[in-house]
Amino acid sequence: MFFYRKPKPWQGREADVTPRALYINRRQIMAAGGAVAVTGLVGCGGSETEASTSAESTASSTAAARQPAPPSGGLQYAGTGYSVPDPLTPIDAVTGYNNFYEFGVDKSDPARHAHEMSVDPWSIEVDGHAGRTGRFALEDVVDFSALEERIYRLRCVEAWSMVIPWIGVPLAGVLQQFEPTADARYVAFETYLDRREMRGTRFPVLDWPYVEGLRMDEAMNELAFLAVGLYGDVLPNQNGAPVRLVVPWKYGYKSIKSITRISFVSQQPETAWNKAAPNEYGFYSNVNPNRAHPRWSQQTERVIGGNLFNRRETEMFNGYSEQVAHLYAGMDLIENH
Ligand SMILES: Nc1nc2c(c(=O)[nH]1)N[C@H]1C(S)=C(S)[C@@H](COP(=O)(O)O)O[C@H]1N2
Ligand SMILES: [Mo]
Repeated sequence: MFFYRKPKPWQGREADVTPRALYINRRQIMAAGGAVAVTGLVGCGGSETEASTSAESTASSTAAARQPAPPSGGLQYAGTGYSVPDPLTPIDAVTGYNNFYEFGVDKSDPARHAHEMSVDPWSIEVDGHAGRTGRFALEDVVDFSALEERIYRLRCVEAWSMVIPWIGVPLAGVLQQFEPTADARYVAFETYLDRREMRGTRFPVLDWPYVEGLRMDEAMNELAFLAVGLYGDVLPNQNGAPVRLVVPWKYGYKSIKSITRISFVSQQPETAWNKAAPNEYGFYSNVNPNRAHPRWSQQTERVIGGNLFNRRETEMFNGYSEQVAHLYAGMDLIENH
């Protein structure tokens, strides 16, 4: 049955071409101008400016890229050095093939139902071991004038992967502004919960609200990121609007969506999937091809956006060993999965 399914548009090989071209252009712009503001890339096609960039016209498009963002709803952001050689996952797949169980367990449910969630205005409750606690508007948590892009690999524990151009800010700076104390050894996150707006939460699939956590040194690592956008525009609700975590060296479920609470705690916090199946999902959840899930291998992954048989080898820490391996020196990563 699986093989007779009509392929989704993004499952065709040619679907890779446009995002790949944009990705190369982005790098050329950055190489030419350093960390210039690359503005106004909206949706999959990109802005006229950027989509028409070619190797021969790099100089002129660098100038164009310095223009302020057009009044398109797109975000203004700077490029950074965080990228990967793999092609970007087409935006239709990034926004149409999702895990956001609050809206249903099928991959197409979040795109169909997440619009029912109200995300504006948005506030985040900050509590626990920190100098500044209380309820903060999203704009006071995330500095929207300091957004940057990060192209990260996302590896779901279900053995599929994507490459996504996120827009956001490093998590470390966000956490530091709350002045965590020495007792803050972990940071815990909680997802918004409204049973009327999130139809999936009317069923006891997980113990709602969805919760996640990191050890403080993991949270302070340069790779840990708070995203408010992707593909140059604000986050679609199904991807965790208006603000979600992105922890690229860990399985996707650590990257908690639609965050409404940040807690600085002294004990390792509970996490949604660990509570549901502790044998299958640990607290650390670092991508590790050597630790099989009890029900399937983690050695390879299906590359979403390629054809159905497009697989790649899964890398330790999802390919981010250089940045994060030191966090786990001396730890048994099979036991501490
Ligand atoms: N609140 C919440 N956050 C969540 C999930 C979820 O079900 N609820 N799913 C996780 C899983 S399993 C993955 S793989 C990623 C998927 O992110 P994406 O849909 O933006 O690709 O979100 C993670 N964050
Ligand atoms: Mo996942």
